[in-house]
This record gives sequence, structure tokens and C-alpha cells, in this order.
Amino acid sequence: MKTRLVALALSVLPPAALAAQDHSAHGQPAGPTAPKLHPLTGVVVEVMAEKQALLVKHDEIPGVMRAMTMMFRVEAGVLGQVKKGDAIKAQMGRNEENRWILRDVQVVAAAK
Ligand SMILES: [Cu+2]
Repeated sequence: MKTRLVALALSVLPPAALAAQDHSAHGQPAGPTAPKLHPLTGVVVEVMAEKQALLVKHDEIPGVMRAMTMMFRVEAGVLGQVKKGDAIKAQMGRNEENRWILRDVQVVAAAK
């Protein structure tokens, strides 16, 4: 009986509720789910040392976010390792303050 109820609940859940998370409204509250990381590629538009952040023009992250330019908090050590114009890859997620962050930032092509 219990199994049947779970199956029923799942079948009732509209697929749209699971997909289509457009993060154009940055800073919206995170859901109750555990923090998730998404692979990201993009180009550093600006190193914002005073905010310990990078302004990054990132490619589309399918199912998560359209291509756009936005700010990401990074670990302090990253600031000295990237520069304006560098192409990077990283893992995108949110920190405890619900701000967008990048982890595992790697330069894949240095600015010319
Ligand atoms: Cu974005």
C-alpha cells in the first residue's frame, strides 16, 4: 500500500516542476535540496579582488542557466591565478549565504 502511494505521488508531479529552472532572477532562495555543483565554462570579464569575486561571461548551463555575464564568489587564492580575458572551466554552486560561487577554477586558455 505504501509503495503504491509513493508511485502515485511521483506520477502526479508535473515534469515542469523538475525542469525549467531559469536563474535569470539571481539570488532567489535555494530549495531544500543539498548544494549542487554544475560544470561551467566561460571567460573572465573582470577580476573583482575587493569583492573576492570574478565577473564571468559564461556559456549556457543546460537546464540550469542561460548564457550570461554574472559575478561569482571565489576562494581568495583564485584571484591571483586568473586574469581578465582568460577562458576558464569551473564548478558552479552556491555558498551558505546563497550566493553563486565557483569552485575548482582552471584556466583552459590564457588571455593573449
Ligand atoms: Cu548565470
